[in-house]
Amino acid sequence: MALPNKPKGELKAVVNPEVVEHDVDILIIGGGMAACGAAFEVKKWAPEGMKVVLVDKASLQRSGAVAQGLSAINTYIGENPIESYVKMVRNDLMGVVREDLIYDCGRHVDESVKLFEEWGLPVWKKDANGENLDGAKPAKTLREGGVPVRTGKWQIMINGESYKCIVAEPAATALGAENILERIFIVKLLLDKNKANQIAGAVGFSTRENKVHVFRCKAALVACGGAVNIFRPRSTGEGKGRAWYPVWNAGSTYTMCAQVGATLTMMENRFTPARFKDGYGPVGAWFLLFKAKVQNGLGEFYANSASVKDELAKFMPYGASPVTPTCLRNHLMINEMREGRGPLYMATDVALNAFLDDRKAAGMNDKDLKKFWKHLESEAWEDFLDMSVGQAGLWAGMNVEPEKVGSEIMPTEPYMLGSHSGCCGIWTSGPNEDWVPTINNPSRVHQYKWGYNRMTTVDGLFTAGDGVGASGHKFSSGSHAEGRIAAKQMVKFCRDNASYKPELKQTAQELAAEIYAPVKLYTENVGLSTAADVNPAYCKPAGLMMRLMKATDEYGGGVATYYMTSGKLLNICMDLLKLLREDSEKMAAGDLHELLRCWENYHRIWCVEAHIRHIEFRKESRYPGFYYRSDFPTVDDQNWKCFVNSTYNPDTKEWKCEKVECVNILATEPWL
Ligand code: SFD
Ligand code: AMP
Repeated sequence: MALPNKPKGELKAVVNPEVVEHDVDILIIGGGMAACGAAFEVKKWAPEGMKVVLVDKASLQRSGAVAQGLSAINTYIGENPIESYVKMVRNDLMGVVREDLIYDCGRHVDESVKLFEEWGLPVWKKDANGENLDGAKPAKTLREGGVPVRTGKWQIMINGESYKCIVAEPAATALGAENILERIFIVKLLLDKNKANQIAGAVGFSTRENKVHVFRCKAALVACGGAVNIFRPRSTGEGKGRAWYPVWNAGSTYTMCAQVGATLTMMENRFTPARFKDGYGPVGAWFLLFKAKVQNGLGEFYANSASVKDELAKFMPYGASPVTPTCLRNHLMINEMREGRGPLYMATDVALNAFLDDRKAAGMNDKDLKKFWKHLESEAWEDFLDMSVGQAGLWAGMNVEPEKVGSEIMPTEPYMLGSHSGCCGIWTSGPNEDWVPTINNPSRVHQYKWGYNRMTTVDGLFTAGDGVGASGHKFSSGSHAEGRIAAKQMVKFCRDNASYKPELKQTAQELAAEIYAPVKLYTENVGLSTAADVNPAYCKPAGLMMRLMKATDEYGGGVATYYMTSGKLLNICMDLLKLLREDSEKMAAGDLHELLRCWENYHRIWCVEAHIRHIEFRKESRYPGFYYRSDFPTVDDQNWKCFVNSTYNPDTKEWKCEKVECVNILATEPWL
């Protein structure tokens, strides 16, 4: 149910909001790719009368990472063996992944892509001569055997500016408009009063009305994406707000699940993608479709130089892989910059002109050459216009003609995510099938399956997309497929536990008071000073966020130190985060927007604390190029080719980090 756009200005928050209670069977939290997959699938399996509600902090049509659209679908298995996909992910994520989860995603992902096309997403196709038909010309659909335009082995091109709208519509239709609640930010999950380790509900507030929403449910899917703005971004000051991943995703997935005791995995992993500088435009299409190469400040295409081999040899066995993992590609870039050979350029000019030269050499006439050139140029711009419009704006504003000059690229600030080229997240059950390993330890923290696929270690609590850890490279399509997988299992969980009646530990009024505490603090103290933002009794979320970014950037391996940290620095960071957590109780909100910022900050602090804790626990540098530990600078497979899992105990409020066995289901020879 869409709420109208805000009138001018922010809505003042009141101290006593209205409280609305909801009883549902299945609660889907988030409205992104995974949540839309779940919403679409769930009704196929749910019996008549099973109530399913989706709650999104934003508006389903344009929320999450795909809000601006995308120009490629990065996971489409097609003609490739699924095993090969599993091996690619394993290689890219430096060996420590859940192969069961990846295989499972791989066998379901193409169905999601075929559905997207049927719902109206234009997928680029090739004609019988292998010529590119783009997305506009008539061609067979993927289901009919149409051949997509591959950029890399796994990626296919789309005309995807409206990708999210196209995926949201069938999700909304499946659930019914009355079951889609938008502009509600979920603050926390709620455990059952009577049944230990069982999810019973969630609580959040509207960002458009003074209302707190309390949900009781039998099963919940948390699919609130990854975590952005946890480290100081490269774009500060007038560029603040630019980021690569969606600024709206504040680590809610990891924080909310951890707080009720769900085990996290590989939270030491982060993604610091190489992106076009300042505009954050993605590079994949340039590398793969346009075959562009990176040039250093000396004009050298360093990727094949002898020194690169030496650099990679420091991180064996992964440095010797026939396909260099993403983090090591970043490492090479950082190495150039550290050695003073920056800046680095994506040689767009060289790449585009090489295409033209090829055609000229093949004898193309001038008229066709002109046409070809126009087409190539528009493809280059469209890549950004489809998914990162700010980059196109920046190019236009800076008079960049990509065929004439290269553009700077550099690794960004770190992000936490589990669906793109990263793998932090929540430890979940894989499929309950015999090929999925059984570990010699009865605890779910160590097992790979406990009955319900994609269920976390908390009964009834599921996750998907960025939420599921140790299985990256799902991207938009895999996240949708994973949402579909989880939906079916949630229905099974509800059917198997039909007599379960969720009961909350706190009353709805108590919960509302907790959620609106920053409003009360503000209202009671705003008169103590002349400027509402400076006050002896409270702090504002904007200031707290800057403190958070300073701590993580300088001590946690942000851009300030070229991603370098150490045990000593990490411990300082932990101390600072502890103080921040204390001070976060003094955050004050005068309007609903600020209330949102308060709780987003709270989620960020929690999830980045888990990140720092994990990096500290793992005594090696598993992802050089994403982060380095100066005290343990190499990859140490002998001691650390294992998962690191952590669990927060909501009763004792203590964290426990432990090593968990990593089983290779597929042969390690050949590695790829
Ligand atoms: O170019 C709450 N991604 C790409 N995937 C591809 O397949 N191809 C690409 O081309 C991709 N590239 C790319 C990508 C993302 C971005 C931002 C750019 C470029 C610029 C990755 C995918 O988009 C990503 O893998 C999936 O979207 C992940 O899906 P999911 O469902 O895990 O997350 P989401 O879609 O962001 O949705 C999150 C939702 O949660 C809501 N939410 N709701 C209630 N309460 C809270 N507390 C909440 N917190 C968040 C959000 O509103 C949203 O609905 S490229 O780089 O390679
Ligand atoms: P990106 O734009 O960096 O998010 O990448 C989009 C897709 O292309 C992802 O599947 C990446 O793994 C892949 N990719 C990006 N750059 C390269 C590269 N240099 N070599 C191989 N794959 C890449």
